Amino acid sequence: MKDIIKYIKDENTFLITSHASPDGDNVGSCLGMLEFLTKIGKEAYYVLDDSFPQNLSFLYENYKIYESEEIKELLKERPYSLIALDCGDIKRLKIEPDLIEGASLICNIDHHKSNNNFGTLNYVVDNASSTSELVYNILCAVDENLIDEKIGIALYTGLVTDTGNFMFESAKDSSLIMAAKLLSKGVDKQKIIRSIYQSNSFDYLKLTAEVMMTLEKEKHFSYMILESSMLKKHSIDYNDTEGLVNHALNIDGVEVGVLFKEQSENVVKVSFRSKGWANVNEIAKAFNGGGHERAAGCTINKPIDQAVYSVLEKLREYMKIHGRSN
Ligand SMILES: [Mn+2]
Repeated sequence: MKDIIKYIKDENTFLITSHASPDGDNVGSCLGMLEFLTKIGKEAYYVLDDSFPQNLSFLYENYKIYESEEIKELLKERPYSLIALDCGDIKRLKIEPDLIEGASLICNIDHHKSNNNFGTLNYVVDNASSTSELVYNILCAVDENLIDEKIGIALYTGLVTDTGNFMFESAKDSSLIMAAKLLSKGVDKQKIIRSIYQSNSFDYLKLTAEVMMTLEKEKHFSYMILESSMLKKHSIDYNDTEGLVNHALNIDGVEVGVLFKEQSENVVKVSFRSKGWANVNEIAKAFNGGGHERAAGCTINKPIDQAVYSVLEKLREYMKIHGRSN
């Protein structure tokens, strides 16, 4: 932490980036950091080559989000360092590889259990609620008084989305204390909740209904399938389907909920969630993925039916090993 504070004070030009398929913590931690660095007179840019979820537009609509090409053009040959937020693996950073290689230093701030400390500087706390909470800790260590409403909105959004509105085990006393502090800075929590949880489009709910029709259950786990044709039919962007997996988890007696998302032909993204004892980070790791104990994911390059088959076999085996056979 001390090294990171020194780094922030010493450096002048920062690129801030994160993982593909941006979620609330990705965007919240990046914008919180961006706003803070700008406020203390640094040159900072948020760079991510991806599309952004609609329900976070209230957060990012007033910011310029750069694409790799634009930032190369802008920086030319000037030196910069890279802050990687909320990303467990350097290969998952959604920015062009030469921008990663060209950075004078990489500062890795994250809470994924699967994080392999790929940075020059690493602040990785795998049981933290969110990367936003880690960014909050850093800002407090620099100067808590610098945290204003704008920074607060960004970090509160990351905290709320990564804890399922404080529902998950990862939301601890420190998370609630952080929330209270941010509210005292003027954050309008109802506005954030309305935007994220109470502004679904009609098409999104129709899509949800169709996905839920695929729900299957095998004693301790259940799963659903989202085919790419469903996204097309309801005109929903792939990156707007973040919360769907929870429906598979919120069933009495179910420990693991799984959602198979067909991103394109032969590319299936699998999201895992668990309630209390199953370590889904381990299950995802079996397919070269990772994440947290209660939330993880992986990508399988196979047709969807084959991906489903492989994962179900793995889940049955996992349940058996843990004495919870179906
Ligand atoms: Mn996160």
